[in-house]
Amino acid sequence: MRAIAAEPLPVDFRMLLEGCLDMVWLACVSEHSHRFLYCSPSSSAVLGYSPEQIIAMTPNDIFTPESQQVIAEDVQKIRAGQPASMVIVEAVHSDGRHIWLENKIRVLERDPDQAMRLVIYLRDVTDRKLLQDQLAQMAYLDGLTGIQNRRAFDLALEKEWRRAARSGQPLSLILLDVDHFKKFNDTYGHLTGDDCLRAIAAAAQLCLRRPDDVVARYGGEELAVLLPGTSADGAEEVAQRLCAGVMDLGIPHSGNDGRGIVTMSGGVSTAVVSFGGRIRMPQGLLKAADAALYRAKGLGRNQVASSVLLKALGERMRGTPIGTRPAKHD
Ligand code: GH3
Ligand code: MG
Ligand code: MG
Repeated sequence: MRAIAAEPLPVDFRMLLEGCLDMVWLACVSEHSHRFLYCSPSSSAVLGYSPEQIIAMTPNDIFTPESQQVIAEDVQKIRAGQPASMVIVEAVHSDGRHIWLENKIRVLERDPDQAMRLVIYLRDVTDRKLLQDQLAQMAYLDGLTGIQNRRAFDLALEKEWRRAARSGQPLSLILLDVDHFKKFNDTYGHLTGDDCLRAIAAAAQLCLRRPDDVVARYGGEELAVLLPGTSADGAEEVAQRLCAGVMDLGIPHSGNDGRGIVTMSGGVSTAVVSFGGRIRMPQGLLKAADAALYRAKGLGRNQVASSVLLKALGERMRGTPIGTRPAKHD
């Protein structure tokens, strides 16, 4: 291997530091105090505060409360012996804008009394973070209708089931399916079919009133609705309201068994955790709603059928035509 001569480099390192677009800070951190000793000039461009102003500040003046917590935990790990770390934190610019910083910490020195000298490299990653958040959000949205997609619904179902198991509250699920939608496409064309699905999704969203209610496009022309803390009767009312909301759109559909407009059928299932012993959950809730939907289709469409999951009886089924129950859920 070729030896590299240990000559002094012809570079002024301070000049490099001062010309760097990232912020470089030097801090002295002990158990009870946190002092900045040096801040590079780019702090003015990134955070809107001069190095002198930052030196007079504490992390609490710069970072949001959540990020202060992240930094405190990070410093704790370094105090425990970790030599370096990297976290993404949120800071508030002097003009009030929130910016995201990649915060890399390296230990320079550790004193026997446990005071540490740290060098902190901070890079503005706001654009990247916003793009990442946007992409993550898009991964859970349906491209056609803009409501949540099946992935988001499945996650919400798992989460709400765990919550229901803790609280003992009932959890209801509705599956809705457009009646004779294949004929709709055949008659009016696929693009009009897409418009119809968008209108249905928007109408369904308007029908839901509680903040924890979730509506998602579960399949082609199928919506799934999750109603935490809602009884079987309440869920059936919501399903009726959803089907009535779609009928109110008055979208023409000549091939819909003489009804003349687009309609939906619904299957409702409700689980009360204290009853549920035999059935695998929360998948059982989906299966029961699907079975109820199948029943609603078989009974002539444009109606809602329900199944309540009970420990002793397995499933109790019933069907109710649209519009026969007063709405009580809100
Ligand atoms: P049923 O009343 O029994 O539900 O009859 P159906 O015709 O609605 O049921 P089927 O499952 O046979 O057809 C569903 C149709 O939904 C077929 C498919 O072309 C259509 N579809 C699924 N996804 C989309 C979509 O994104 N856009 C449009 N325009 N149509 C879709
Ligand atoms: Mg279908
Ligand atoms: Mg259908």
